[in-house]
This record gives sequence, structure tokens and C-alpha cells, in this order.
Amino acid sequence: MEFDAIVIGAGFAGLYQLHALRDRLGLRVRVLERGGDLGGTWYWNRYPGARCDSESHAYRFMFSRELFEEWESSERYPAPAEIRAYLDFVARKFDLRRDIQFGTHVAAARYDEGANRWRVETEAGERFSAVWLITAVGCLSAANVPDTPGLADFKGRWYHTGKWPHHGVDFHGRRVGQIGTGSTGIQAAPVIAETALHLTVFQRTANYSVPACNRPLTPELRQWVKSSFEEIRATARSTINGHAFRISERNALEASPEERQAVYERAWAAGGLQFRATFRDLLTSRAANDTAAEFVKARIRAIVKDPVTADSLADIDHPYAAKRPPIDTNYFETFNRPNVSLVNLRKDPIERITPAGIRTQGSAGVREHPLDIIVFATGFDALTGPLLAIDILGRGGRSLREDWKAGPQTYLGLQMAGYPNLFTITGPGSPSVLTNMPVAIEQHVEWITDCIALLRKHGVHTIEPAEEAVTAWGEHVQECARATLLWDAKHSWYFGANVVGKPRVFMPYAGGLARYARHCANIAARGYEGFIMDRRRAAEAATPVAQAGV
Ligand code: NA7
Repeated sequence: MEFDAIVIGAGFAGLYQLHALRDRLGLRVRVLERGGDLGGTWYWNRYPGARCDSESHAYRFMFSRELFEEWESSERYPAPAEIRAYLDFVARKFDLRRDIQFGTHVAAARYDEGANRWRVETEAGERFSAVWLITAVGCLSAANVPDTPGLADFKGRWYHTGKWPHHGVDFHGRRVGQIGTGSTGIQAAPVIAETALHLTVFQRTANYSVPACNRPLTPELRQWVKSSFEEIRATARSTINGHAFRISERNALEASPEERQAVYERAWAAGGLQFRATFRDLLTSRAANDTAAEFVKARIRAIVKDPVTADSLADIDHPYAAKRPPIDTNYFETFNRPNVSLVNLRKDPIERITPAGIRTQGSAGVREHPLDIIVFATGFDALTGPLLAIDILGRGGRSLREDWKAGPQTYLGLQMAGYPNLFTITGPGSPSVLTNMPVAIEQHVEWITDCIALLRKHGVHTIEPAEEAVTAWGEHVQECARATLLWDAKHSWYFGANVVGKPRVFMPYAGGLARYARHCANIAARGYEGFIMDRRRAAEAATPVAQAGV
């Protein structure tokens, strides 16, 4: 089947890209989606306690005032079912479903140079082709199940949080082991503990967390959201991370210890990712960061009654927010329940999974943890995983899997050299996971759509970045990360450290979303600087593309 554009994925990115290309540019578009329905990450992540960490008034599209004002969220942080309902509302409003094919797993995409078309093949053997190929595959969609010896022999059931069964899992009367204490594990543990007979949390790296303070939205707050479109959008588009709250202008060490304590206490009581915004230098000054880190560690010690458990939970080895900072509902309190225990894997690593549970061996000797269910809250092969899951072949048959062996190489996280007309929404090298995703997605979709519109207008055949532009951007991405404390948490998934054998390269762009968006806009305004456009057809066009970036 032939189209102008193929979009892979039907989450936020795929839906908006379809709408933009089809309804603004008039292209024939097909969206191919692996899941059985809309939602992307929210189609798959249905684990207990799952909830978005972005606030509901900002975790939505802002490209249409009408759309923004028509939707009402029920809580401060939306749960997956509400996000799926929202995306369904968007799809109905713009009549998007008719161009989406669900249950369609893209296996391969090959650039056919002679025809200047991308040839896409699904696992079921269906074939499609299009001039433009846009990946909207998400950053956190390739589940990472660690290769733990013995898993195949486990007699109980096991689940990864990112592939949770739609019918749910009944924990009543079950002994549950949860591996992983990232944002997901921190959300899941309190809810699993409510019904499990016993929950054992296996912690490799202790983590900071701040209360989410989720609550239903009052009628007044809903009204405020409806009437604050301009303000919310302007804030989200002008901040470092795309959230609709401002980051303090003040440095932490400019405040007295008492003032700082008061600031942190207020932020703790208010809850949410705003804790990271209490002082402007928390991610650039270790001394500033230490003040926030110590505050959270003191809170953990104050909440958790058992001193050994408290020590393990507060023994955090990285700066606050240098790994993605979770927010929680009663996470640390959960360890005061009689049916919850913590295993510190730094002291007692997993030796193997046995038919009856998990065996650790370390400071406590050999210990068997009998389990009926194992929950892997072990995260994702982030950013590159979903792209490399597709066998992508570019110009001359070059393979993305080969090209990225030493880490992802992109220009702006939007395109790769040698892969003409392929765009990667929130790809590695863009702010992506360091932001409130819908805001980053909108910026990419609009940039890609404007680019395609311009190329079509001028009859330009192909666009792809120059190798030098890719190299320079890659260096810039590393430099931006080096300027922050994110660089100090070498074991974070931002570096790919959670997946065995993955190259250790800092993947997202840490220079801030607003700055990045300006940079992308300037590049386009300067005639797509750094990109190579095939002028064969441009030369014939009445108005050639000005200074087409070569
Ligand atoms: P994360 O943040 O990658 O967390 C995964 C957790 O699983 C983390 O605590 C890991 O420890 C742990 N983990 C991973 N592999 C293992 C093995 N082999 N043994 C023990 N423990 C392991 O994923 P999440 O799903 O929580 O969150 C992902 C993002 O989703 C989040 O940042 C938000 O953006 C939304 P580690 O820290 O690597 O030592």
C-alpha cells in the first residue's frame, strides 16, 4: 500500500503527527501501531499505581485552544485510563482512527533510493511504502527484563510493569517480589502491598522520592485550567523541562539554612516534580544539590521506622534528580507495613531465580525469598531501544543497528545521516525524557510538518543531515550533559547503563527544551542549516529553497 507518509506509533506523537500531516498538509498518511488501541506508553503501562508524573493540566496537547478547553481532567496527575480516554477524545475530535492500523508491528523499514520511498514491512508480512517515514515509537516502550539466571524455571508468574496484563493481576494471598525502585517501582509498591500477603522489594539503587500529593481537581481548579490556556502554554513552552511551573531564579546557597529548610518543607508539602524547581542551581551545583539531597534523606529516615531499612533506603549514591526523580504516594510509609520488607541488593545481590522464588547471596549469607509472583519494575531500553527494535536500513543498505553500535548519532534528535526523509519524534539527542513529553512532542511534530510542507512546496526530493552536523550535535549533547549533575549519575538509564551491553552515551539533550526549540527554529529559518537537501527537483522549482543548508 502506498502513502505519502507512514507514522509508526499511535501515542501522543503519532496522533498529532497524523493530524498535522493529513489535515494541514493534505497528505495520505497511515499510522501503524503495535498495540490494540491508542495510547502508546499508556496502552502498555497498566501496572498497579501507574500514574503520570506530569500534572494533568500540562500533560495534554496545547496546539488547539478549543481542544485544550474541551477536556476536563479529574485528578492532579492523570492515571493511564484517563490518558487513554483523553487520547480517544482527541482521535474522535479529529477523526483520526480511520487512518490508524492497530495490532501492526513494524519489523523493518528500508530506504529504496531509486524510488525515493521508504519500504516498511510488518511482522505479519504486510508491506507499505511512503516518501516520509516518521517514528513516533516513544522513548520508554521497549521493556527491559534483566537476563536473570533461573527465570525460565520459576514456577510462579512474572510480569514486567511495562507490559502489564489488561485484566490486571490479583495479589491477594500472594507473596510478591518486586525488582526495581525507579519511578515505576515507587508507584507500584504501595498499591501491591495493600493486597499482597507479603511484598519483598529488591532494591539495587536507593532512590529519592517526593510526595506526589495527588488529589481530585476541585471545580475551582478545573475552571482555572479552562481559563488559563495562554498562561499554561506560555509557561510550558518557555521552561527548561516543558512543565507548567517556573523554576526559581534563586541559588540554593544564597538562602540561609533556615530559609532553605522552609522552602524544601513547603515544596515537600505541596508535592510533585516542582521540588526540583525550588532553586535554580540544584542540577548544576553539587553543594546546592547536597542541601536538597540531605533534606530528602532526612525525610526518609523520619518516615521509615526500622533503622536498617531506613539506612538502605536513604543510602543514595547520586545527586538529587541526577536520575529521573520519582514522586510517590506513601512509598516510604509502605516499609512500615508488617507485610513489606526490603532487600538491599548492593549488600545481598540476586544469585539466581529458583523455581520457588529469588535467592540472594551476600552479607546475610544465602537467603531464599519464596515468591508466588515476581514483578519486574526494571525499566526500559530507553530512547534507542524502540528504534533499534525495527531493522532500519538507509541509503546504500546502511543499517541503523550498525551505525549506532557505539551509541545514537542524530542531528537534533530529529534525523540521521544516510536515512533521508526519516524523522524521529523525540529521538535521542533531543530533550525528550527530560521534559513533559507532550510539549516536546508538539515542538517536534510542528517542526517536522513545517519542514515537509516547505520541501513539498519547493519540490525538494530528500532531506537528511550532513555527517559533520551529526558529529557536532553529538558533541554538543554530551557537553550540555557535562554542564549538569546528570553527568555524575553514570549508572542512569540516560546513559543506557541499565541495559547490559548498551553503549554508555548520554542520550537526551540536557540544554533545556525552550533553548532547544529556539535552536531548531533558527536552523529552519536559516534554510535548514546542517541538512542536505537534494536539489535535483529544487533546481527545477520556481522558487529554490533558500540556502538549503549545504
Ligand atoms: P527505571 O527508572 O529504569 O527503574 C528501573 C529500576 O529497576 C531501577 O531501580 C533499577 O536499578 C532496577 N533494575 C534494573 N535492572 C535491574 C536488575 N538487573 N537487578 C535489580 N534491579 C534492577 O524504570 P522505571 O520504569 O521505574 O521508570 C522509567 C521512566 O518511566 C521514568 O523515569 C519516568 O520517566 C517514567 P538501578 O537504578 O539501575 O540500579
